[in-house]
Amino acid sequence: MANAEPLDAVVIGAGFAGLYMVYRLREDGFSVHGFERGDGVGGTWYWNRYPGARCDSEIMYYSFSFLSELEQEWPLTERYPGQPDILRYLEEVASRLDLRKDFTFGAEVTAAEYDEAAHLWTVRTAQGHVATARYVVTAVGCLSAANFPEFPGAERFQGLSLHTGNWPREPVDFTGKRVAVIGTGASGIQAIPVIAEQAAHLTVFQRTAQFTIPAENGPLDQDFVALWKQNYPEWRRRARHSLAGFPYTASVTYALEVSAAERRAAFEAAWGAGGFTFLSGTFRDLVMTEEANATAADFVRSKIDEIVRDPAVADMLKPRGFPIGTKRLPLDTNYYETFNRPNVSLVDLKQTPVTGLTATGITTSAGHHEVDVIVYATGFDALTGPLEGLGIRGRDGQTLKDVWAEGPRTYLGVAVPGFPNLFTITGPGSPSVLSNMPVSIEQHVEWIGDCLSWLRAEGAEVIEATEQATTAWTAHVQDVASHTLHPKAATWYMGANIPGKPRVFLPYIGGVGPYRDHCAKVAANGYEGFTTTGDQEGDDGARPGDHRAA
Ligand code: NA7
Repeated sequence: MANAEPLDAVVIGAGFAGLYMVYRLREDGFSVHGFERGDGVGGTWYWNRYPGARCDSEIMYYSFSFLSELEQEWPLTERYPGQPDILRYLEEVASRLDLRKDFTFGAEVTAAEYDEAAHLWTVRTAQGHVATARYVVTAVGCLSAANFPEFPGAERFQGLSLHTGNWPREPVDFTGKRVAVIGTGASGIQAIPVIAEQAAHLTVFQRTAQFTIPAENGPLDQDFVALWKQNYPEWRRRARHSLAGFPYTASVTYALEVSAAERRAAFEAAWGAGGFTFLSGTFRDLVMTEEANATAADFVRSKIDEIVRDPAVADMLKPRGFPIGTKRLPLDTNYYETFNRPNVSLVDLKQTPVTGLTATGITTSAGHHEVDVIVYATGFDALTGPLEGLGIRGRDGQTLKDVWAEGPRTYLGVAVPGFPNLFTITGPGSPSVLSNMPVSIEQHVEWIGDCLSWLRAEGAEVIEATEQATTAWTAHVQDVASHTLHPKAATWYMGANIPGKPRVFLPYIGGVGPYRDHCAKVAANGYEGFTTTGDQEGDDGARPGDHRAA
């Protein structure tokens, strides 16, 4: 498409965020169009089709809260929704809201440039689409720029190379194949047990042993589901005002104020129940102090000893050197158990690093592994990667990538000074990946929708975060993180998984509820921390929302 009249808004992405944003703006009477690089809706759930791909949020609250009919009708069958279920859900949303007509699919945005004189953005795609719009809203997800490590000789490998975050649409058959999985984060930990059941042999290349907790996935009791559906508004309310977007109450007990036996019993109960309550539902301070953290870490290491039969393999699988919970805690189904299978072997890359790839496999300092397929479960350039990849240029032609060279600076994770009328859904500096994503996505979409309606009512057409508010918010994001154990670990939350990426804590750990209240206050105060200007030619005058001097 190439629009003659500028649109009100272009939205980039058709996952949870993009679908809701387009719907919301369309319903509010804005002209809006979406671009999506995939050939269909789904975002993260369009690309992550690897075996075992599943959401670690329970299905009851991994959904939109604004679709009350669908909420009642959608079947809740399994505790954690698998990738095909979530994709079907988003396809149903797109159909019910008639959203596909407002998107161009197979359209990868490669440039978004701001024209200061016209106050307009021009958005271009690799496929040749051009659109001009007053506002640009990015809905590109936090984990959508795949990280492909550069192993020497990678191009020589003649077998199949796959990345979990960019999986083919057709299922891959591993029957009779020798498979390598590189990476043991949440994706690898989900994929490894499933691939092991099919492959002739699976070799897992582990750089850092991970803590993982049983998901305890399974069919949901339908009486429980009926009760949940009766009380949906209350569950949604609790999720919105919680710390991480989950509708459960966090523990108020400190780990060291109970006896060792009571602690063990609490961890056992949480381990048996499965899910993230292992961290948040047992003790309040597990990610706050090293002493409390060590009790949980020791418990998981003891479980590895119980489960894994070969003591040498168990030892390799034991995470050490970083606090549990500072790397995103994966949930698994039979992960540690998989290493008891005769067709699975484990390579510790810390002891024997990869030296290169050959036509037939992977060479480490200890020898060569012949494989037919290499699965890269090597993660993403998280949060900043997807945004920096859009080719965004703001005032004076400055690129977002350059402006963020020392780390992302945002106001509320949703706006960046120098980039007027650009909004970043679940951007760095917002709770995003530390939360149940649909909750954070809805909050941002609604906040941005309200902001655009307010600008229209005010007769203002340009809004921009101030330097002062951005500096204060960015410092606050780091300050809150500094009171946790997170800065002590080399994680993708800290940018540590990408060579050369600045080490700053990327998401906001102050909590979903407090963050929501803060954003609401900013709006109620006339978008405090933003400047706005009017739509008359030459009008650079400040509007009520101008807090430049505040
Ligand atoms: P993660 O959590 O970033 O995991 C990536 C894994 O790949 C991790 O074990 C890395 O080891 C490993 N990795 C990365 N680069 C290399 C190289 N060069 N060599 C060997 N191993 C490497 O990504 P996931 O896709 O599993 O999960 C991302 C999020 O998606 C997850 O947290 C959920 O929120 C959903 P490392 O630990 O860096 O030593």
